[in-house]
Amino acid sequence: MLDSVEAIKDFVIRGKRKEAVEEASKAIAAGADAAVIMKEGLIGAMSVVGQKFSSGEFFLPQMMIAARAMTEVIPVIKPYLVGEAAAKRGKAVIGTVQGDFHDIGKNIVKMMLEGAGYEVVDLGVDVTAEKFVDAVRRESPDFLLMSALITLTMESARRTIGAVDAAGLRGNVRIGVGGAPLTQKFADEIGADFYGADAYACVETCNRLVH
Ligand code: B12
Repeated sequence: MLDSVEAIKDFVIRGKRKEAVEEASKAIAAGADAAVIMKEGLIGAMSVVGQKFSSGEFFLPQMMIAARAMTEVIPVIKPYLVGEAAAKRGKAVIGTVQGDFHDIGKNIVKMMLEGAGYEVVDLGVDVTAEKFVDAVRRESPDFLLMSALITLTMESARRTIGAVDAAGLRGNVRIGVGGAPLTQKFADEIGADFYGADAYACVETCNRLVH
């Protein structure tokens, strides 16, 4: 199992999509835990890719092909990861903040929430504060969820919270933020209702708050 997860991680880091998908299919067929493949294999791979990008060993194209390999493995493990939702739990609006085009983490959060029974309205990437506000007004969600992956775009989350407050919509919606550079401290500072370190934490918090 561990060898297999290591192999998936290695294929994703090297952007070997076909091999990564094949190895993940084999691992699932052999009874491997999809959550371990996700956390250690896929997310683990992205963290190595990020380090290699920071150190100058990898450039943008390598980061892109690794991201594509990860994205292709997700459908293989998805049915074993999310399970069957019993009933509709609530509604969330989700998006990646303005200036930011990273969407892998957002898509995983969306997938896990849908699996847990939430209706999720996905606004996509590079979402302005105005678009978030319009969506809150239109959809009346229980949760507004923002993903930010770049230190600079974290400020867009702050702007969006300010815009939701200014529009007088805050009473009806809980705001959650996440993404690799975010922290609980930053979430508190910008007035978010919660921070989630990963998609599992996001689902747990939504479940707790929706009641
Ligand atoms: C893959 C990747 C890319 C891909 C993105 C593909 C895609 N479709 O998303 C590509 C190659 C396109 C890319 C582009 C760029 N990238 Co990039 N990228 C990454 C990388 C390697 C992995 C990100 C990822 O997908 N991780 C895996 C997912 C699953 O993790 P996650 O997003 O954190 O999500 C999890 C949790 O955070 C949480 N979560 C996420 N969202 C939310 C929301 C809520 C509400 C909650 C509760 C939880 C939650 O749950 C998720 C699942 O568990 C990171 C390195 C890293 N360590 O993060 C760099 C990284 C984020 N990128 C970086 C940079 C600089 C860029 C570029 C600016 C590069 C360039 N020169 O053009 C551009 C950005 C363009 C733009 N404006 O957006 C830097 C940011 C540095 C910084 N401090 O700001 C990083 C950190 C790399 C580095 N070490 O330097 N990138």
